[in-house]
Amino acid sequence: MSILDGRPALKAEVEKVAEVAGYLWQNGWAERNGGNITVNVTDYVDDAIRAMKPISEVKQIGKQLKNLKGCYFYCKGTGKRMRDLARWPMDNGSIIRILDDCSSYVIIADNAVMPTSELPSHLTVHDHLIEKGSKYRATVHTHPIELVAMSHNKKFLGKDVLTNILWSMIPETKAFCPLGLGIIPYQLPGSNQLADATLKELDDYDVVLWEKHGVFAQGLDVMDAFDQIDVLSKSAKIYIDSKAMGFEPEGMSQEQMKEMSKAFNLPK
Ligand code: 2HA
Ligand code: ZN
Repeated sequence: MSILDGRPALKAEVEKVAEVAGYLWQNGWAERNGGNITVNVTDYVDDAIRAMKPISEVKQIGKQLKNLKGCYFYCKGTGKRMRDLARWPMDNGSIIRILDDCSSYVIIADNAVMPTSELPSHLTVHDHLIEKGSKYRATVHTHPIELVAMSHNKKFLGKDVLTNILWSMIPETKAFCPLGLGIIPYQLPGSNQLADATLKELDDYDVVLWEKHGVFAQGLDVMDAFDQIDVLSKSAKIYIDSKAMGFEPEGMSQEQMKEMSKAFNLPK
């Protein structure tokens, strides 16, 4: 028995996570247990789920997140591999319930798979999204090769420098990642500093680049968050391929990019 049985909407959300986990692995962005996915699935929860008994002890989040009272999340399990999650999402992740104190949670299904060690930072983002009235329900952290490679050169790390280069490589990137790419200077993985800087930057961008580490994206669902990383990564590949052929890519002109913004009614 799985919590997904007889619940097609919830099942579809978890299947999307599995599909994206497969893409992350196939792209070479998810070595070993690299990366994390959390999805707020509260919209798909019914009374029977609300009545389900916990299958773990009460676990502390380490902070109080007032907007998450009674929320439910699908979370990748700590130490689990994306390539395994792609095939067996409920063996490599679990569904948790945030308790009424807003600072602790229990696992409710299917197995007692402990959530990612990055849970507090992911939940902090979800808490902030709810507070803002955002429709975003998913967060994805992964290690896209080309974007991480570009983050090793300080010349790309000024505000919106990389955004403009990536937008100018192919029109779709501006259309489908219209806020661009935020930049977070190197911080220790899992640290509060990294979590705080990410939270702040996600007010202005849907995808942020962690210098010499990876990206963190938010989206309507896991597919939407993945798509934004994917279009940015495509642009980074075109840039790098041009350089590998021995020339600096010309890029679309500022006029051509302005024309795009007008035609597609883009915010920037
Ligand atoms: O959870 O990628 O940076 C694995 C990670 C953390
Ligand atoms: Zn990482």
